[in-house]
This record gives sequence, C-alpha cells and structure tokens, in this order.
Amino acid sequence: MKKFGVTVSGHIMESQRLHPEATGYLTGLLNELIVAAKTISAEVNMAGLADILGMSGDINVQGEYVQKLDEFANNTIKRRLAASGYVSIMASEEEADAVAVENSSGRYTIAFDPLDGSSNIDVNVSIGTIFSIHRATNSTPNEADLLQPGRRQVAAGYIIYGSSTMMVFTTGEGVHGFTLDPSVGEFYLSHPDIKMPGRSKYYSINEGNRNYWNPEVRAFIDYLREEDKASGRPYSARYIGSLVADFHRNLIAGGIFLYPRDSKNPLKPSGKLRLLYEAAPLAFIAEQAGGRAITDDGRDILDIEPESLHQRVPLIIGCKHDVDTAERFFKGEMNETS
Ligand code: AHM
Ligand code: MG
Repeated sequence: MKKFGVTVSGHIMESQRLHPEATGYLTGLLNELIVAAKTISAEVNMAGLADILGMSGDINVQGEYVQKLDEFANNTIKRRLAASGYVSIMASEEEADAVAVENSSGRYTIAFDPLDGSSNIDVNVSIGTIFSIHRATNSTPNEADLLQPGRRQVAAGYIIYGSSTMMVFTTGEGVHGFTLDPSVGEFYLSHPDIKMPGRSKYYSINEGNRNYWNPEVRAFIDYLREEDKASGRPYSARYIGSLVADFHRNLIAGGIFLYPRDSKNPLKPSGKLRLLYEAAPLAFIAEQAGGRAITDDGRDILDIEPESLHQRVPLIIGCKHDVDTAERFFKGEMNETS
C-alpha cells in the first residue's frame, strides 16, 4: 500500500519520541519556525504582484538598504517566536542588538538571517531564511547564550524560496529536506537523510573579487580550473549570489562554496558572511551530510568561539574531498602545480 507523505511536523514528533527526556520545547520552536516559513513563502511568492518590492528607505546594522521583504521576514520570525515563549533571546541580521524576550521561560536561543540573498529579491532568483538554535544556559535572557560555538547547536536549518519552497534542517541526526505543497500549505518529506557527494565538479565563488583574494585562494581556484581528467578537472563554476541557494545546490548536486577574506573592503577584513546566522548553521548541516566547513586559514567553522553577534568569517564549505583539498592549499601543502 502506498504510504501517505510524511509531514514535517509528523517527522519532528516521531524523531522526538525517540528521546524520552524531550520536553516538547524544541518541537514547539521548530513548529513555530515552520509557520513563519509558510508565511514568508506566501509573501515572497506575491512579491511580483504586491507593491512590496523596492527599498523601505531604512539602513540596517550592516549599512545596507533594507528591502521590504527583509523587514517582513524579520518581523514575522521575531514576533512569532517572541509570542511563543520557546526562546529567551534572539539575534537577527536585521537587528543591531540582541532581542530579549521579556518574562520568557524560553530554554533556547535562535540566531537567524530572515531573508538571505537580498540582492536577488527583485530579480526572481532564489532567496532563503537561515536559522541556528542553541540551548540557553542562563535562566534569564543573556547575550552570552547567543555567543556559543556552532558545535553546540541543537538544530540548524534553512528555508529556500526557489522553484518550490523547501525546508532543510538537522537536529544532529542527519539532514532532512521537506518540500512545501502550496495547495495544502504543508511541508512533506521529500529528501530523507541527505548526503553530500564525497567530491564534486563544481565550485561557487564570486570571481569578480579575484584580484583581492590572497595567493592561496587564487592558487586553489586556478587548480580547479586546470585540466586533469584523472582528478575530474576542470571543475565548472556556479555562482548564484544567494548563499542558501548556492549551498543548497552544492548539498544536493555536490560542490564547494567559498567566500574567503579579501582586500577589497578594509571594513570587512574577515570576508562578508556572518558566523552566527550564516556560516555556523550551514556548517552543522554540511557536517551532518558528510561535508565540511572551514575558514580560509583552515579553522573548523564549528569550533570558532563567537565574539560578537554580527561577526564575519571566511567560509569554505562543501564536499569533504574538495574542502580537504582547499585546506591543503591554505596550509601551503599544495600549490597549483601539485
Ligand atoms: P545578505 O545577507 O545581505 O543577503 O548578504 C549575504 C549574501 C549571500 O547570500 C551571498 O553568498 C553573498 O552575499 C554574495 O555576496 P557577493 O555579492 O559579494 O558575491
Ligand atoms: Mg545573509
């Protein structure tokens, strides 16, 4: 007999049943995020129709113009989670300071990028929401609870608003992907236990920054472009400019994504991407799927002790073999003629 589809809520409840110590708080929190994801997805799909595109006129903490959909996504997640009582404190790309939930008995913290890939909002290219959940160790809201290394995440995931809307997440027991059926408003398990290919033939990097990269990064990319049939080179380039979309492509089809530090902007000496709500959650997913994530000096993303909410970090993430090879270049063990 054909089985009916497994819903995301059913999947979460089933996996929590295996943990008799579970209180239901994480299940509740994930369910709130699912509702937020459906709300944002509906709004993103209306983007071309409603008068919602374009700048709101505000400038966010990163010094960038905030788009209306960014605001909408930020407010949707913030208000839902504040009302739910599952989290004690939140960090968002769109909020300069941590957002404490007053009178909360919340046992978790969340850091999120409400709408990643904002330069692609106006041009109908995939964008996404990224989230990272930790256990709160203090009984009252405390920013220190947000500044825990990625290794201590209890759950992480993203929602990609693409040709279909998908939610991909891990609670440390593999990576599972769910596709939204918009006709019934339900996410169904479509990609159980996702594993990244061991190695790939794709790389994703903004090549426009080439002149600003350090020599090790240049040498690694040159190596990927060289012809050598035995090692599957040259690799092909794929760069969307939405981290979630580039990562998702590499997770499913295989690939390595790099946003290294560069000398282009002296105000961003550690690259562009943010540790708490971009690099760390995707690193957790990559590792759970058999991949890896490091910095451009070979540090494991998941081991970095965060110092501030909006800290930036160089990010090299993808199939294990490819990241291992990149690491050998960064450590000087290989150069382009190796
Ligand atoms: P955002 O959070 O403001 O959208 O910026 C992050 C985005 C990532 O999604 C993407 O990987 C990167 O910026 C692209 O940057 P660039 O245009 O420098 O290649
Ligand atoms: Mg972002």
